[in-house]
Amino acid sequence: MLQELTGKMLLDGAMVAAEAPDVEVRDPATGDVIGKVGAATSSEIERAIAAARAAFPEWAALPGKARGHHLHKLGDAIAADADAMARLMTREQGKPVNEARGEIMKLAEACHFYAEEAARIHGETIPNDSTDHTSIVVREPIGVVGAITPWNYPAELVGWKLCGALAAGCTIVIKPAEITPFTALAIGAKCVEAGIPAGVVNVITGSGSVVGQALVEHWGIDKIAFTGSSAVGLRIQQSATSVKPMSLELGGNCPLIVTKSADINAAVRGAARRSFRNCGQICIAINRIYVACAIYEEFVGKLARAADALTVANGIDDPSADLGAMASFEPLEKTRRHLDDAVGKGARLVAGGAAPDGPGYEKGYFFRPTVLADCTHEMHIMTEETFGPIVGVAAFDTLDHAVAQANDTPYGLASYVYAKVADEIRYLSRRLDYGNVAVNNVDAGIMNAPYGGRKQSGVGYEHGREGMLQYTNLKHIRVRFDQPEG
Ligand code: TXE
Repeated sequence: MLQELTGKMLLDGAMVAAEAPDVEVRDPATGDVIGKVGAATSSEIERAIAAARAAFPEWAALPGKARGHHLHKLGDAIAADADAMARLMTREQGKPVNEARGEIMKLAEACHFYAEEAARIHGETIPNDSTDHTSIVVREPIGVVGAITPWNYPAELVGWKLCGALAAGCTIVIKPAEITPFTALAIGAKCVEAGIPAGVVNVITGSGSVVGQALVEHWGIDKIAFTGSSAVGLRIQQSATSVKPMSLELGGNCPLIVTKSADINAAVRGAARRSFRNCGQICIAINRIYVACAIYEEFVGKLARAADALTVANGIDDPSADLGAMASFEPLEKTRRHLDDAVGKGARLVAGGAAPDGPGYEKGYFFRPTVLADCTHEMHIMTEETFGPIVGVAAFDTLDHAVAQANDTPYGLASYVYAKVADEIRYLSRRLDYGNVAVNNVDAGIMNAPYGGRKQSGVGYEHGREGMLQYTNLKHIRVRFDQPEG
């Protein structure tokens, strides 16, 4: 699969050779070059946008059910090749193959979910004061979407935008992250295989500052759908040269609160999973944990043991490893920086703290799951998004204290609670200032519920009906019906 995608782009319905296919992509577990992609030239960018514009009227005019038929076929094509697509993702992103396969299958699920939603786009009629007028409100697709995506979930974070936009009747130009272009190109190739009409989906590769920025500025792009860091999200908002709707899924710095009524073993399992899955390179990863004093030491000891029990390996050699290599040097370096800062300010290292030793770890970006206890908000680990396999733990005495600490951040994406007392659950879930609150579980996002952040975690929602409707405009049609003759 890698061979056929190297040096390609999806332009106007075909996988074509890039004009300048000289951007190297490396395996984060070994440092090896796995392939090259193009840095899209201005003519390739223009071709992609022109193709999407040309395809828009006919795609938008299709009945939703017909668009849904294409999305069902895309979901089937992706599921049929999940193993190859998973290995491709592991080679460029590092997550173990089994975890990558799970992501590919969730992409297929998104295709089928939005295939059904496409047939259910409807408006409403609104009563008027005068009886001979009627107001009809309809939804119409916005137009051409520019999608700019990150490297941590290179399939799902492309798929939610592609599926929502196509279901709504929009066409799309996708620009994936520089270090994970192949998964997006593989999705593009599946669109061709599934018979999605030429120009509806286009995939161009290249840097954010050049190609991503070109999409933001281009008058031929009617809406921007972005997932990435809050810093880049703000830059995108500031650099648009025309008024256009934007959905921005940005950074997180997610807290977990464990009350003394919690099932502590369930809380430890949830904390270990959500702190270290994908090496913590998830915006909804648990970055910091606040534990009731009464169970603090017991929780810290159990979480440390759970972290130490996780396996770290090259995701190709050990498909069932808990952690693979981190995706690049940057998040690894930031993890080390936050670790050193916290320990330097008095945190207690109780698990991990370094790369695994032994053969096979020398060249890649590996780091063991790391737990820091006795953390305070003077430490970066508790106040900034780390985006790595590290978590800080602190004790709290009252629920108000826990809420104050949990909300002490400019982010508002996801938060987590383990508690068994109903009043604690109600109290905490209403006071946590986040777009998502998961209680006694760590699955903040599900396909049929809206997922989005507030504050510096972004605007707009993916998943659910909202993840499709955000690609539509409302139109109010007000009709006067005169009395018929006779
Ligand atoms: O982000 P970047 P990364 C966040 C996560 C972390 C970041 C990691 O919290 O902060 O994403 O992903 C392009 N104009 N989320 O490092 O650097 C760039 O090429 C236009 C939150 O990739 O922001 C890439 O394609 N585009 C999320 C994309 O932006 C630009 C879930 C993201 O790059 C650009 C996942 C520019 N000036 C990760 N500069 C959530 N909330 O769900 C860069 N890009």
